[in-house]
Amino acid sequence: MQEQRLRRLVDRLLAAGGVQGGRLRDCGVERGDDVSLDQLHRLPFLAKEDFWESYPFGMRSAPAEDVVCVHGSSGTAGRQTLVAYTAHDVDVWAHVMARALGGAGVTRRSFVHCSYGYGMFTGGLGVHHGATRLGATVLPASSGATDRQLRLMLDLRPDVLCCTPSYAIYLGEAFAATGITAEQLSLRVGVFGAEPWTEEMRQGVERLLGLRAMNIYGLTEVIGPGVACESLDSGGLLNIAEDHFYPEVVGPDGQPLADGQPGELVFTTLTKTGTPLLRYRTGDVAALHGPAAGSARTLRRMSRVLGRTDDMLIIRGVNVFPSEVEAVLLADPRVAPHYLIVEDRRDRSRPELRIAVEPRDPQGDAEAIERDLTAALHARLGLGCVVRVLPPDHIPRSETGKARRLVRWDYGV
Ligand code: ADP
Ligand code: K
Repeated sequence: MQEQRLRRLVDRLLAAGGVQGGRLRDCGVERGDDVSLDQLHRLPFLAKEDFWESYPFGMRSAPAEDVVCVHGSSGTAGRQTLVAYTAHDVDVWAHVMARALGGAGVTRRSFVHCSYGYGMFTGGLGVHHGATRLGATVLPASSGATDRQLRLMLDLRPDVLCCTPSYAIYLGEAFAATGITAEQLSLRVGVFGAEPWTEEMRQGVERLLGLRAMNIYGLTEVIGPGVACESLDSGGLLNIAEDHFYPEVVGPDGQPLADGQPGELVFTTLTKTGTPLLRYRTGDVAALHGPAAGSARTLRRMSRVLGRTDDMLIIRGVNVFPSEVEAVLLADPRVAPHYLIVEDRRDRSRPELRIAVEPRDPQGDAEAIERDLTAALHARLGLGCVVRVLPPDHIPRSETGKARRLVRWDYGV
């Protein structure tokens, strides 16, 4: 089925005659039947830059009258990208999101509190399409206005919360500040994504909100959330909707890597018609795995995203992803789930990684925490970092959308 879909995708790209059709012709592909899945790695990649260069709609393959909506990536890694969806694409999106939510234990009886932002960002509407397709009830709370969100969650008693992990922490701490405990909340499961987070962050969110936290992954160019999602029986990895999004993982040289080896995720959208993509380089680093043993779900899986290729820090020859730093910080029970990583390149000859954290207990021994975290970071990363414990509430919180946890400090650029 994947191969058939790949061949029809190639036909669509050739017929549309855009950048991707041209590149296919350049490598001798005249029709869909000229390609096969096991030769996919010979076909050209597509990159974020291709979207930017053909802004706004150069990547569109469907006629304008077939387009029903447009979403945009939030621009975390640079310029705005716009993606046109046909009615068929919105249908695929609703389907994969309903599947993702269903796998996480959401049912027709569920009440879903959706605090992903509604707008061009795909988080809010993606969950919305999926929850309505599944037949659950969805409250389109969107992000921000936290006081109102807290009140609605107490009044409407949702069993499902969907938002970014950093906003889940924000909500949990806001409840705790008003004296409401996790046991008093009605939440059973959370479907969190749109930014990198670690196992340590998961434990923090689960404790704060008293729910089971599941990881959902996606990106606007490919469709939005729902490209992959953890399910109750997926063994801690994310099932990929590979009947719609064919995954590959490649190394820095663009060559495919074996299962289990982390590299850059590449997706081919097998069924999209508005903005179909062949071998799109996501910039996200993860590893592929086979299906979970003993699970009825036969889909291949991916690891959690370790980070973005453009977020990888190289400090004095050591490669570090912000998520590795997060794992060390949050493994320490004295540390609150708020931190900021500063890549300090003011002294070119000796770049430093400076890390600001907050203590859980305002009376905590800051010096001891700094000393222990410095040692733990050195043990895990092989790198000496400068750790500072700031007073509570000194690190900016993310009340809307994705947290900003990495700052680059450089002179002379
Ligand atoms: P932007 O790249 O501007 O943030 P999107 O809003 O489309 O654009 O967000 C997609 C990106 O968000 C992904 O490429 C990935 O880097 C990140 N992301 C989404 N879900 C997850 C997740 N579960 N874990 C880690 N990163 C994620
Ligand atoms: K239209």
